[in-house]
Amino acid sequence: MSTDDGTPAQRTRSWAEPFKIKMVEPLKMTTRAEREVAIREAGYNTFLLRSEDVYIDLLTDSGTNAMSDRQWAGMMLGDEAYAGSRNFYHLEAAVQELYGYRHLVPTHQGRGAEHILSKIMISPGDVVPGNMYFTTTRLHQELAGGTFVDVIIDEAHDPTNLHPFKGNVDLAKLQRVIEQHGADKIPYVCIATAVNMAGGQPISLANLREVRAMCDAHGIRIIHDATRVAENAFFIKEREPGCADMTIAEIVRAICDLTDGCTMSAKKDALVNIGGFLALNDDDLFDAARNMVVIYEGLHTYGGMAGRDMEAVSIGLHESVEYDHIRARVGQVAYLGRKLQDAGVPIVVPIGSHGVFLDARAFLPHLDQDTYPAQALAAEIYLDSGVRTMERGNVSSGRDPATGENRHPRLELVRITLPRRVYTQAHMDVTAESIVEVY
Ligand code: P70
Repeated sequence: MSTDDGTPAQRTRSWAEPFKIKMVEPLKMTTRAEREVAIREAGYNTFLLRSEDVYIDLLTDSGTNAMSDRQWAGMMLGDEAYAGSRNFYHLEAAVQELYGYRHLVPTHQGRGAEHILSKIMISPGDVVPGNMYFTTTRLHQELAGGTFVDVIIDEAHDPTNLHPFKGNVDLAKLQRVIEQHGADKIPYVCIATAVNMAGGQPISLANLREVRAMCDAHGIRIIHDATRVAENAFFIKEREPGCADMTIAEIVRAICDLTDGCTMSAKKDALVNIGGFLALNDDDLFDAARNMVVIYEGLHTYGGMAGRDMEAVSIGLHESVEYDHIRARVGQVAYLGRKLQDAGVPIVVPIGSHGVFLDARAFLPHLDQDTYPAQALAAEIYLDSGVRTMERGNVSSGRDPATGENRHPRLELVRITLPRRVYTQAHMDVTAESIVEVY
């Protein structure tokens, strides 16, 4: 039951996490001398650190969530049948009820769904427009012979621009891609919610409606990366005119209803440690996906997930749209972000949904992008306090497959990502103090 109705007057009051802690996992504290050895052995790459050597782990919000007692109880109800597991039907019902898509294909995680989708929908020479790339999504599109084209609004590439919906599609850019390549070369438009590489920035319902209208006019499908759709829905409720009285569940459903299917990494919004799925409305595409998943993931009623994991996902999906949960989740990110802002640390604004993103160019203006400023900054923060963060810049962006040159993305960021329901505000205080110290 919500303790407040989300009205502006209520929002000025303090709030706390809508849960209490039932089990704890001790953390190891390290000395600076120990961290110097650990980061050197990791080649100054925070991905290669051992988790044992990390104090507060803010590398990612992916699969790092704490499950609820209801989810753990669900784990005990796993039906580990090879075919037709009861938990598959629970998950199918949750996806149909909350997202509204008709068909479900479970996969081991999000990229498994991207792989299947890219294989069944993309032909060599195709073009896939999207609101900014995501690493695994674009790679699967390329492996299937497609080319990703970025159609996000320009504001998304500017860390200081305060646009409330930096995940929006630039309709003129999309129109140009359609005119240039022709609708028959565009198998679908890929729409992410809470755009990860832009800093966890939302797309508005109004913009998505316009994208839908343009795609309908050309007979193009829209596939939604729903990985953080509930977080996007929270921003719509807060910021989009006419949406303040909608529930998170209603907004999530409205987003999904404007799209033809989704890929999902359940390791984020759905509050589990592993899992994902592909959901589709079209019968023929579903058939193709079901045949393909058997080759790469597992039979179509488990797709690489244990029955118990499917149960945890279906419960987590319901929890993800609870208002108190999502407000505390996004609110904790905002708490950390505001602390950094107050100290003058350059971060991407508006503060995103799943993490605070440091602007490494502004943080370390003396470093050339080919000396990897974001990578250096992540290493330095680890050295200072044992807090692990993630490079999201020239290293993550990779090299152009044709030229072999660094891609030099405009955003050179360090992501401080918050696992859901794992750390306390005191952990946020320690993290903020460390980053301010490094700054
Ligand atoms: C992260 C993770 C995963 C992800 C995502 C979006 C918007 C799909 C996926 C894939 C993990 C990650 C992946 C590649 C590089 C760095 C980190 N994001 N779409 O930390 O889902 O991981 O389940 O296969 O954010 O942001 P999955």
